[in-house]
Amino acid sequence: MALAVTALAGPRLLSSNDADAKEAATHVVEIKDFIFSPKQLSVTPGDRITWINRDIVPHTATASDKSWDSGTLKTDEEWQTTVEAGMYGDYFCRFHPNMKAKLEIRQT
Ligand SMILES: [Cu+2]
Repeated sequence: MALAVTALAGPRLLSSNDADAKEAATHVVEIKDFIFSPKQLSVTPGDRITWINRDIVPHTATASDKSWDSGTLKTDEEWQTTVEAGMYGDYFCRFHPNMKAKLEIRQT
């Protein structure tokens, strides 16, 4: 029986990404001078992302399709969410629609 289970586990397909796949990472996106930084962020489902507003005006991090939304973040406020497979990656600030950024979600 043990052999059968081992066979089912099969070859490892994600050798270079094994560490990422096993351990969730935490990412921080700083909002400063009306810019999300980093503007493009590669994440894996299960990772956590924290947005922190370092400006004196409020901002949001809002999915372009509105499927997720930080709500209003005042100065030094932060919001954290967990990346889900199929999560919408493009986002912007509701108060300043020119502020755009992107999560590049690796599918596992
Ligand atoms: Cu803003």
